[in-house]
Amino acid sequence: MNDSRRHFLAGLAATAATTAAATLPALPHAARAQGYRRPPLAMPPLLDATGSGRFNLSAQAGQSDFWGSGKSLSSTWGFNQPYLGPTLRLPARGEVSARVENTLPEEISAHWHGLIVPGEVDGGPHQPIAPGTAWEPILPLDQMPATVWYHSHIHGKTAPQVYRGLAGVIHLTDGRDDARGLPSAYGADDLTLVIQDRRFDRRGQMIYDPAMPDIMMGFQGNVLMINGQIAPVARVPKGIVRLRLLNACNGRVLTLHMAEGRPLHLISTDSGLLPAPEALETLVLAPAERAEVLLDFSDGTQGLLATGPNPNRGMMGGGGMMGRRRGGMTGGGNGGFEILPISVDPALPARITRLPENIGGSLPAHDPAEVVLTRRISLDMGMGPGMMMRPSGARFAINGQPFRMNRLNFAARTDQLEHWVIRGHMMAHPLHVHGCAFQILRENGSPPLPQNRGWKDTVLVNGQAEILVRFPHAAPSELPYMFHCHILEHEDGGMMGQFSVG
Ligand SMILES: [Cu+2]
Repeated sequence: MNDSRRHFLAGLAATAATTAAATLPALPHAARAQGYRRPPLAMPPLLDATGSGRFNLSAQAGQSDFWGSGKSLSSTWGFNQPYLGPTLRLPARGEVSARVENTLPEEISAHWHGLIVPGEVDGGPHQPIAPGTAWEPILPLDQMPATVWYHSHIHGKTAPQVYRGLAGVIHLTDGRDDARGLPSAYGADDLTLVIQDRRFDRRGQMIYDPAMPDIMMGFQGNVLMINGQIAPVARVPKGIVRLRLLNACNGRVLTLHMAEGRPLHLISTDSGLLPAPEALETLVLAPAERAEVLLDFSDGTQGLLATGPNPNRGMMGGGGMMGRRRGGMTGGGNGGFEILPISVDPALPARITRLPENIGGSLPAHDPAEVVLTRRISLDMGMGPGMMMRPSGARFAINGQPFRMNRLNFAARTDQLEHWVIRGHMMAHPLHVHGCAFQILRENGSPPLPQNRGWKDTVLVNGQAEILVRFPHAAPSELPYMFHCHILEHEDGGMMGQFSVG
């Protein structure tokens, strides 16, 4: 270890003493023996389709050396690479031709999570891509700039397929971030962070072996990864830095904060920019949610992005979400994790040095008087006698009915404003609705949390949430939209429904 690196780690430990910052995750034996070194943060490869209007993805199998030891390879899947996929840069408005090839031995799909596109190109469970074939949808895009994502969505296999790596990020852009005063240099002052917890065995291999408690709580890992890297470190310019955060965990709710107390200036929720930055101490990010935040590093001090313990302990922890406790330790069960130490490199050009006051986004403000109908949606978890012993005893459903491929829950009409009253049982459930961006009207009867006032496609239902939603595109009954819990083990278990729009 050279001197500057030793200083960096020592300084980090001092600034974030409460989080034992310089420690590594509990290393599997194989990696520990090899002497794991923290890598510099790497971005997913950027696949820019804003010029060509087309992109190709190829789902493939690979071997990933997450510990860099050469001795503990994990079998993984990815798009165009062994694990995860490239970051797609797409125009927020315009037609884009996609081609998704499947070289894997089983069916996959490519769902564009957050793209507001017709049901016939949404990529849900009714649009499997068989092994050895390709799917070529044309995506008619017309929505706000946002950070969205893509992942496989085969019913009953979403959890294992996404876990193995079939996911990636999409930046929807209108090319006007400079005018907004927002950082946009990919990997320099605009960092994309795919946050995932994964479980590693003693040999250092990534495993997915859900037992009944994992299915009930959502599968939790013992190691946190960023963009498929374990414990990376970032260097940023002395200025304003943008983080695009995706919770791509199967089941873990993140409570993101800077250990040194630096505010997170929220600029975008799932589906688009806010009017102005909103300073937060803690950002709760449930599976599938995205957020963009600005961090001010103009004072040159280093920082540490961290998450507290998973607050969504449900029946294991006495019901519902508990408040955030600063976990401090890396790794392990329901403890917190360090996510990313960030140090300032004065040699890097700082493009933006002041927080923008106005970023020109919008808050959804539907007129409740325009509501045509109210739907009541219950996210059900069953718990019968002996259930913890028998995986077949797991019961997940919506309004009492587990998902069936051949049953529609309802038929909606295009452009009608609907009011959904959603109740979650036993724990908090992140409900994702395809084909829309919606407004969170109330959470447990109160105005939504500041982080939930922007445009959303996923809402963490912790008790009761009410949303106002409108579907601009059609989805025929044979290619309907899904709505489902994004704790993937719940989704695969049947906490999913589907609807047509016509
Ligand atoms: Cu759930």
